Amino acid sequence: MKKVIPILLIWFGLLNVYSQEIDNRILNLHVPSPNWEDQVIYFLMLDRFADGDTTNNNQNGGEFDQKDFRKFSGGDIQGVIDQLDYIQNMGATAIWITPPVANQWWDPAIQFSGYHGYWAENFKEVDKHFGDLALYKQLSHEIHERGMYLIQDIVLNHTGNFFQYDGGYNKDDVSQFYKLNENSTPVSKPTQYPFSLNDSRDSVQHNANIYNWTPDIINYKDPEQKLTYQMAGLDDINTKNIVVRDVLRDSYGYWVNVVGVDGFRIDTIIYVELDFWADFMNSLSTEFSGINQVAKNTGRDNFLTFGETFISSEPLQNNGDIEVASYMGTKEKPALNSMLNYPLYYSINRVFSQGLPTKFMEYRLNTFVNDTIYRDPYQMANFLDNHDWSRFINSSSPAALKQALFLLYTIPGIPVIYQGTEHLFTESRASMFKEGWGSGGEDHFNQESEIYQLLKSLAEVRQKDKVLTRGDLDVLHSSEVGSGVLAYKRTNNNKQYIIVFNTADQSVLMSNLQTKATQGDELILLKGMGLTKNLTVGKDGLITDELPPRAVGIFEVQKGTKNVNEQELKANITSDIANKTFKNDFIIEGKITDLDKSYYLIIDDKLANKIKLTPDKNGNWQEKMSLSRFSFGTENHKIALYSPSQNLASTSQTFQTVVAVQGDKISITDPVGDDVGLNRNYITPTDKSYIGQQDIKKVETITYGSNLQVTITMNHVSEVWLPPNGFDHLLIHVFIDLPNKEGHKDLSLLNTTAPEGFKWNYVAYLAGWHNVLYNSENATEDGFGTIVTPTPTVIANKENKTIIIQFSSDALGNPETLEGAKIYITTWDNNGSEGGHRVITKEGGPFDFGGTDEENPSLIIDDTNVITITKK
Ligand SMILES: [Ca+2]
Ligand SMILES: [Ca+2]
Ligand SMILES: [Ca+2]
Ligand SMILES: [Ca+2]
Repeated sequence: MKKVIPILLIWFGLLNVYSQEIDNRILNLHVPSPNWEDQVIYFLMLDRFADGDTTNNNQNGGEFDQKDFRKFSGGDIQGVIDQLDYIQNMGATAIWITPPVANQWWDPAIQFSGYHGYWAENFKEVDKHFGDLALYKQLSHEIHERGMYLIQDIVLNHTGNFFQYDGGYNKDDVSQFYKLNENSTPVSKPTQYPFSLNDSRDSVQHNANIYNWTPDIINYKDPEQKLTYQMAGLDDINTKNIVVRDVLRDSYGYWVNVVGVDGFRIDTIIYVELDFWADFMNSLSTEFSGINQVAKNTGRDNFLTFGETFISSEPLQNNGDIEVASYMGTKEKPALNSMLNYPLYYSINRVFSQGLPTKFMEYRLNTFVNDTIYRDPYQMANFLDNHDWSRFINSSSPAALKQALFLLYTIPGIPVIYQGTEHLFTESRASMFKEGWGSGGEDHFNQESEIYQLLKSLAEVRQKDKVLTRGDLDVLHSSEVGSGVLAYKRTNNNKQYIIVFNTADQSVLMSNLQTKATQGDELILLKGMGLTKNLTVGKDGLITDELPPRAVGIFEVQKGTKNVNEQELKANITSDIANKTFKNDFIIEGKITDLDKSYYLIIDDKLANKIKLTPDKNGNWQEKMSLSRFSFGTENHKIALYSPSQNLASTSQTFQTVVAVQGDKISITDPVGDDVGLNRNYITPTDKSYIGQQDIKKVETITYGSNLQVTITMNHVSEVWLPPNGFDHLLIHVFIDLPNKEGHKDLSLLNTTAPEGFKWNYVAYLAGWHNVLYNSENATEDGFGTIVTPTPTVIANKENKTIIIQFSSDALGNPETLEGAKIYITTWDNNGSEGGHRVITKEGGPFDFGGTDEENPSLIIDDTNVITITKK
């Protein structure tokens, strides 16, 4: 009998291998890598996408509640399988899922659950809420059967929060102050070896050095803290340890091997040593090979790996791009082969949401595609929304969102669409299924929604002749001053597409766009918004045309011999203004030789304030340019002559204006200590970081032409949380009531109405992380109307305790005058980067206002008297 056991074991072992092979032959787990540049990725949160199996929802760890945003909502892998048609019909070809691995379910220390998947307790097991290994393989199979690809989100920097340093930290004795997070569910420490060795008080575990035995990061600028301390309490893995590196390669190679994952999105990479990534991808270890080798063994020769950083570049600078690209390694020593394109993300926000110069986009696109910073720009992951940031639509009009989507689908790189963008979700982590948190009580798998259909059609255009996925990129035109024309060309083989945007909320003249195409060629409109007709390339490859607000078009260049307008513009500018700087009013003059036609002066392409020329009988014309029509500060401008009847424009000349802050001043004071609400019974939040930041002391307005500067002096200005706009614990609303323009009386989201006789036309919502300007069109009792650009400029000065807000004439719709305009200012506080007003309760709290239990209390803690603009 003794001999039988081993034989049986061998037999069972063989059977096991055999059945696995059968299994893998039936299941379509392993497919060759695609050309990633041709793909479109749909990103979903497993817990918040679709619930295909309600029996796995509640695992009794105190972690499940569909009404609580902190807890599991019940979404799972079966739900994804059930909704593959929905995803595929949108034109997505790859699916990025949040980490499916076994997580810490409930962290009692911070009262939050690991529904999102980024708090692993075992990197090699499927979380019970999401399904099991067999179901995950089934998902892989179903995805591959459709010719689609599976991308798994992975974490290597940390596990969940199973230990903390409480009350202090002693670097020389890391057992001191160590505290286990004992009531964590479903386990109090990771179940996977060696991550289970997490007790620094035990010498064996301590010496295994699996963790860094560190407290939370306090100073993100300290490189040691950033790399080796705990990010938001999450136990920092010692990623320098060779044993750890082996286990992590083994753990994640497992999902490639066993499930057939085609790519990884990699979380929190900036908290791990840079050299880790080349090793993770390309280690020559025979036992635990690098991910690229594991992938190769399954037939994948280009396993996609895109890392996450939040790094930004300033406008017209590439510092952030260089840092982001560093995680991709070099040609000699490659690391990841893609990254989430955060520098592009910030640029899209600046150009499409805030109405900043389209030149910023020209610079970013050239840095991204045509520079050598990124090893392979064509497989970078480009996105507008994700689960970490306030959604794009919260700071942009729907038209701006659509434009940004046109951009994503017409530039190199892989478009990534996050669940909910297609239904204009405003919450970052709302559920798509009706039972889940934030769904509003309905399913969101409607394929008829406007944005869903737009994405579907953009995906189709993107595939056509591979021009948009693989073509070269050549930026043809941008605006240096502000919003307006952005045009670029994509060329693949002999096919050429030209993409044209007007990012402004007003009509612009696209004057003499150099298409680099041939006279007589036709631009065929493939897909557009606000544009309906084809265009003909004129003399010297130029096109002049008017573009409606927020128009965009994708055109294909068709060789042709269309007849071209051979007329010439019979007007010119004789003043020598080119490259001059003006600090005072100035005169422009010129001559018209065909007095039968109308000619206009167009500044910065803006048609709204075009100037009609009135020549004398000899054709001489002269226009006085008031400096007050330009914004405060130093700006470059261009000017051109335009003949609408001929569709002709002159060559543009550029000049500069320097406008000192000057004009009519009005100043009012406001009492100190009256930050107690309209009924004088409110109290400010009690956290010690609140020191009167919402208390207005003084307001000064300066108007110059239709430029407006508002300077608010506060009792205190702070930047405790490093807000990009330089102030926090303060949310300002500046309401503007323009004369002779019907306005809105409700102060919408503030649950009250405007002072007597005040009807607002514009409101600026100004906070440390977020500035938005709304006009009152479409404003309701609970919404501020339509977001418009350009967003006002905000400059905070901590020392002077001032916040300076500049509204350009464009922002306020180019009113004739500001005389008689009224201004009303209120203050409150909002929730940092996610936005939203802070709440008020009877008792108040460290970060809540207090003093009332009314149902819809007014959200004003201090306000000003109404200021009326008068002229001297
Ligand atoms: Ca479920
Ligand atoms: Ca911890
Ligand atoms: Ca780390
Ligand atoms: Ca005050």
